[in-house]
Amino acid sequence: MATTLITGGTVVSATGRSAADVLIDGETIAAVLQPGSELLGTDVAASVDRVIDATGKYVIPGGIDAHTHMELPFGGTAAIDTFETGTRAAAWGGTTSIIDFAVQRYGERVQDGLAAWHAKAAGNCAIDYGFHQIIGGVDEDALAAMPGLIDEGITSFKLFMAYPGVFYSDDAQVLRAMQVSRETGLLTMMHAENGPVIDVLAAQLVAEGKTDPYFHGIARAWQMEEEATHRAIMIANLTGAPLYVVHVSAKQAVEQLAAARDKGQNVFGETCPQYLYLSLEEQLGATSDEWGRFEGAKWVCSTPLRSRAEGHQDHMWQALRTNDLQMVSTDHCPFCMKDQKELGLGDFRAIPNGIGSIEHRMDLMYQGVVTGKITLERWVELTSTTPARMFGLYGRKGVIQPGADGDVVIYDPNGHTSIGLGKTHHMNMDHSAWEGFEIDGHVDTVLSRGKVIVDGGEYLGAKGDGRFLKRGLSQYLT
Ligand code: DUC
Ligand code: ZN
Ligand code: ZN
Repeated sequence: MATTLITGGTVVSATGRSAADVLIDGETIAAVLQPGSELLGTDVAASVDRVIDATGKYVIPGGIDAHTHMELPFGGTAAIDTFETGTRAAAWGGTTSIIDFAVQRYGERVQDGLAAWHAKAAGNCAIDYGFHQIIGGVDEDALAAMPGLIDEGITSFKLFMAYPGVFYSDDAQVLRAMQVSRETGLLTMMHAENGPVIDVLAAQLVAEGKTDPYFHGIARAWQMEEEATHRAIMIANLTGAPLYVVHVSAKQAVEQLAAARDKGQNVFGETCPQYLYLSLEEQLGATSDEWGRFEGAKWVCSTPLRSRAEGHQDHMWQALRTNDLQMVSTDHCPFCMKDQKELGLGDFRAIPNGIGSIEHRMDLMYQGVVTGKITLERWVELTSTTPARMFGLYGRKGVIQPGADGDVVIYDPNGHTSIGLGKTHHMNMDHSAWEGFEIDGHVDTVLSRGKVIVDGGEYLGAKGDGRFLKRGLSQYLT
C-alpha cells in the first residue's frame, strides 16, 4: 500500500505541539519524525509515494464525534442524514470516526436493535464508525443481553430519563441497568432530564396557546436537567457505576457533575456546540419570511438551548477549560424544516428534536482556540483524544503516534470557513442551524486510515471506506 509523508506542519496532541513529519505506511502511522529526518540513510521524502506539504498548518488526529444519530426514527419521522450522507459530511469537517446509537425499544431484543443498526451502516460509511446501544426498554431480557454487548465491541449504553412512552426509563430501571454497568464495565450514558415533569409543563404551555418553538425550551426547564443529573449521579453513586452524562446544557447540571467529581465519583459530562454558541433568546427572536416565528424550530433539540442572560454558554466554555466537562460531541440529529420540523407547526411538542452539526464541530471548537477560551491542545483533547479514551478507541484513534490508524487532519489556521450561507454544507438538511457563522480556520486535508478523502475542497473518498469499530472498555473505568 502507498506511503505518505506529511511534512512541514505542527503536530498537535492533547499534551503538546511540535514541528514534525508524519509518515503513514498503508493505513497506519509508521513514524513521527524530526523534520527532514533520514530513514535508513535516505531522505524519507524521496522514498515515499506521496508528500503532503503542511507548512504553516496544524496536523491533528482525526476528530471523533461520539454522539450521532444517523437515520434515527424519532418524533414521527427519521433523522435525515443516512450513514452515507452524514459520515461524508463528517469527513468534510475533519471528523474521521463517529459513534452512533443503535436502538432497542420496549418489547424488542437488544440483539435485534444492534443488528438493525449494523444493517443501516455496513458498506455505507465514509469514515470508521462504532455504536453505543440505546436501551429504550429496560426489562429482564434487555438486562440479560447487555453483558454480551462487550464481545460485540459495544461498550457503552444510553438510558433516557426523558421521553416517557418512547425511550424513558424510571428510576428502578436506571438502577437495574447501572448495576449491570458496575458489574461489567459497560459505561452508562444518560440523557438527564426529568421527562414526566417536562411533559406536564409542555402540555400546560400548549393549553395556554404558547405553541411556538421557543416554548420547547421553557418547558424543558434547567431545574429539570439539574434534578435529573443529580438523580443519575446519586443512583450511580449507590451502584458504583461509571456515568457519562450526554448533551449537558445547564450550568447547574455542570455544577452537579463537578461536585460529584470533587468527591471522587467517576462521572463525566459532554456538551455540544449548540450549547456553547446558541441561546434561547436568539430562538425567541428567530423569524423569517418563509417560516415566521416558526423559524426557531431549527434550534429545537433536547436538552434545549439555554438563556444567555443566565450565563449557561459562558459556563460551558469555562467547564471545558477546567475539565468539569470532558468532551464535545454534536448529538447530530438533523431534520429538514420542510416535512419534518414543520410537523410541529402550531404545537412545539411535535417538532422533531435535533440539530445537524457533524460537519462543523471541529471548526466551531477551533473558534474557542481563536478566542482564547481553550488552548490548541485542549481542542484536540476535547474533540479527539478524550473521546478515544472514553470509548475504548485510544491508540488506534485519538492520537498521532506509530501504530495508530492514519486518521489525520491538516488544519489551516489562516484559512476561513463560512458556514451555512446558502447550501454550503454537505449534510442532508434543507437549512443550517449555523447559518451565518464565520470561522477563522479551515479543514484542508483529511486522511482516513491513510487514504486522502478530502483535499483542497474536493471529496476523494467513497461510500464504504468506513469500517465498523469494535471498541474496548473505557480507559476511565476505576
Ligand atoms: N435529543 C435530540 O435533540 N435529538 C435526539 C435525541 C435527543 O435526546
Ligand atoms: Zn439525548
Ligand atoms: Zn442524542
